[in-house]
Amino acid sequence: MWRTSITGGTLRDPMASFNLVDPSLAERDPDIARLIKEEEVRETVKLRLIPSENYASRAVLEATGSVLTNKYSEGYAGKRYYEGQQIIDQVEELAVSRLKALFGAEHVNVQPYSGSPANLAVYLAFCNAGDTIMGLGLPSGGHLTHGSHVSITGRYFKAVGYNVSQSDQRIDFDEVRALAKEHRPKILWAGTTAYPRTLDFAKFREIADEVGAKLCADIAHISGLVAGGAHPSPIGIADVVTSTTHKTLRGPRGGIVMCKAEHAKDIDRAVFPGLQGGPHNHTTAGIAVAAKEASTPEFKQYAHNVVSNAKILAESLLGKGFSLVTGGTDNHLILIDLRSKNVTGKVAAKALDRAGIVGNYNSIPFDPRKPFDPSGFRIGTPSITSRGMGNEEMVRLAGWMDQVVSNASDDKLIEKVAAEVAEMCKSFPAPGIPV
Ligand code: DSN
Repeated sequence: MWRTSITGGTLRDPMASFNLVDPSLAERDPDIARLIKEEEVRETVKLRLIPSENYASRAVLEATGSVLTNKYSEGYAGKRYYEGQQIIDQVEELAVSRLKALFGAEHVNVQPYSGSPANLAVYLAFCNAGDTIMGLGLPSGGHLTHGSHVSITGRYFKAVGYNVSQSDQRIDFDEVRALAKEHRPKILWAGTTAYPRTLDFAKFREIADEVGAKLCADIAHISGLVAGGAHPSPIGIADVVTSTTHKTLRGPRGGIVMCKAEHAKDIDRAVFPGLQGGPHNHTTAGIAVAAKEASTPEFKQYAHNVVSNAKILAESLLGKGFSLVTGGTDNHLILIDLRSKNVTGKVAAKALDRAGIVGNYNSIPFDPRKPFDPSGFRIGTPSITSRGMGNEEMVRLAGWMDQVVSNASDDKLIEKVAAEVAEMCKSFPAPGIPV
């Protein structure tokens, strides 16, 4: 099947004309185009409360959806294994220098594909298989990669988990110290995914020094708050700091490792060639844009608003009879113990989702129920703050949550709340999504 190309040559196969006939996504693949549109609508008409999610700006999305995805560039700026890096080196150098300035870090690696690979790079840099490591246990709000038995980090290392205390549900530093002295870990992780309180990095440092451990802070959830000055920074305290780039930091999905200069070589070697091949350059560009955005006064304000919104939402929920793990929040996240409302996390999460209020069911510390059907519900304020919502909206949100959780099988009520939520959302355009 031959046909004439626009340059007068002949082409045999229509697919060979990809570079000449380049239809839009809607033309090429209406199914995926439609699904993306539907997701845009979902993200517009609902209140997105999953604390690890956010809205990337239009500028971040444009950079991430660019031709930079076409390029391979194993190595680092100035020392690559493929030619043609004139542009990519500049992109990566911009991302690195902006993040160094934003966080005050001595060294930054922007190549990890996401948070878990960033953490694996830390293990590869500092540990051998079988070494002892310590992190907050998953049921206490830790992360899989801090030594959970279902993760490679729990299988390849001797993982010791510390916990929150039963009395106040805050990190039990007496236990951290006792366990660290008993097990003398190579790495001590300070990082969480479901912990609503400020992390005391200096206390972790003290304990790490007492046992000769490297202190690694995983600030994936709070890096936007740290960048905006709404949470203390571990930079200069921890040996290594890892983060994702898409949570409170509002970048594309990606990961970074920040460290003292003395560890730069080990970390870089661990990321490439230790763990990964070519970096995702389109993501690197998106991270550079996000770092630029995060260095503005508006971002600082956003970071502080995330925390003040979470505090108002927590107070309002308490006022509606909800019980909160630790009794409140210092950061972007609220963990609700639903036992006082006589409903499980899963039942509440499904009903709230139908009402346009999207969070996730989550274990609470010392949860008597199983992780797939736990007692808790985890929410956070980053996404709704990125849309510009404030005090008034937090109070309304707590009211809706109370109505839905107390009447989880009342379809009529849930429909009514969903309509009210969608109506309120109209006044708060979602960044990155065309109106
Ligand atoms: N999946 C992330 C979260 O929701 O906290 C952690 O990696």
